[in-house]
Amino acid sequence: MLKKVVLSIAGSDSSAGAGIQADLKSFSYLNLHGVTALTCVTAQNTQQVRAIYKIPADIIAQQIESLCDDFSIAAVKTGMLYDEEIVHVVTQQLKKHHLKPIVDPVMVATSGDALANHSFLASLKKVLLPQASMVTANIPEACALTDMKSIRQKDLENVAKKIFELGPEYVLVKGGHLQDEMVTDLLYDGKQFHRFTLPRIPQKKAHGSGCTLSALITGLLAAGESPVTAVQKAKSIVWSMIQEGYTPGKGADVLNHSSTLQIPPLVQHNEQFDVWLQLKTAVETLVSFLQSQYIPEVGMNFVYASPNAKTRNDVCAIEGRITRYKDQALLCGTLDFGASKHVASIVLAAMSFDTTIRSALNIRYTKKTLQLSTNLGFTLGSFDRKFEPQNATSTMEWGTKHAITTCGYVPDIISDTGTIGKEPMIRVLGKNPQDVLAKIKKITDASFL
Ligand code: PXL
Repeated sequence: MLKKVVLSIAGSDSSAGAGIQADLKSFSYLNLHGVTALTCVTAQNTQQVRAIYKIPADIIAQQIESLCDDFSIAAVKTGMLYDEEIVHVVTQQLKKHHLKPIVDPVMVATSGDALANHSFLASLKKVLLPQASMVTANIPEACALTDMKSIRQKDLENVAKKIFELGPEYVLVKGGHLQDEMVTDLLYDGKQFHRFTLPRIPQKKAHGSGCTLSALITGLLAAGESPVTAVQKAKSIVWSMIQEGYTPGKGADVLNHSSTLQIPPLVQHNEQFDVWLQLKTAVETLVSFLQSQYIPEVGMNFVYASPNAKTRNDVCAIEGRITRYKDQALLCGTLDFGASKHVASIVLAAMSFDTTIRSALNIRYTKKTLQLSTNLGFTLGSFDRKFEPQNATSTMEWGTKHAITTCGYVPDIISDTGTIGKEPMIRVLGKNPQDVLAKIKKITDASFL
């Protein structure tokens, strides 16, 4: 098996929430081979940093030499470098081996304890940042790099520009320390700004999130992602690792680097995030009870449109499908906006009649299911592919509109009996994923009676 090799030059956190331990766990999460050059050993737990021991400069140099002599290093990050001497030796080695690092300008631990001495900042700015491919600064670090006392949301672009002048190719300013409910990180490449937004996860003090984010960015760059995509994916992954974080000791929470949670898409505002979250919750419930007999040959999708959705990109859906696995339903894939064609077209068509009908899913066609639905009092509509006009751009859009016009309202269910090569299908529509789920539950429960 071939694995890309990524290097972390950083300090050890004995509590393993941050530092080189977090970096290695992040590289493993991405299925990369992480190697390390240790700069410092810290004695710390989840409450405090008790001691810092510097690794001798020549041993740091030898670690990097040894690795570069053996491996082809696909990307490298730096974490805790502590002082001028270490900054110099690391920069020298990176230059020698033509490596441009992702620099996490670590200065203070989550506990508030210092992880750098007075000589660090000036040398970082002078020698390492001109060599960097990216610097990832939180608000206090950005203040230190720009000599600013405080930074507010509106200052972020100017701050990014100022840091960019220090020489890195990309600047990421992370907004987590600003108090907003939605946390925006700003990436600047000298020309364009890119914003990455997700909601704050309340009540979590996530020790190691900075190390993890920069390690994931490093790994994703090594894996061939563009800087913008790498930051975007890394942020989403960190979000789910914090969401599933835990409290291993008496102090700070740490990230769960083995998180298997769904990774959220980046959003513009809270409403869009809520669409994803509601759909995700409903999908998880659905696969927990749905039997395989309801799943069509082509698989099932479940969608939820943002309010006032106009295009498929405004509709959250499963990128992939719910498929059959033995007797059960199995979710294959992740949820994202723009991920569905068919079921999203159905919802968009329904919304053109009634903006409150924003969710739908498709299930296997059987006469029994239609009969049960009628008995349960659901309203039924249908279309016949035979009558689709030649000039229709989308069968689903035409069929849905046809069924709704015939009924005079948006029915609970729209079915069609298929044609050669097109599986017959039942779609269940509703106001939101919970509404659709409740209808499906009634149908599946009734089939047992
Ligand atoms: O989160 C920054 C960081 C980096 N490196 C080490 C650390 C910490 C935070 O505690 O301990 C070794």
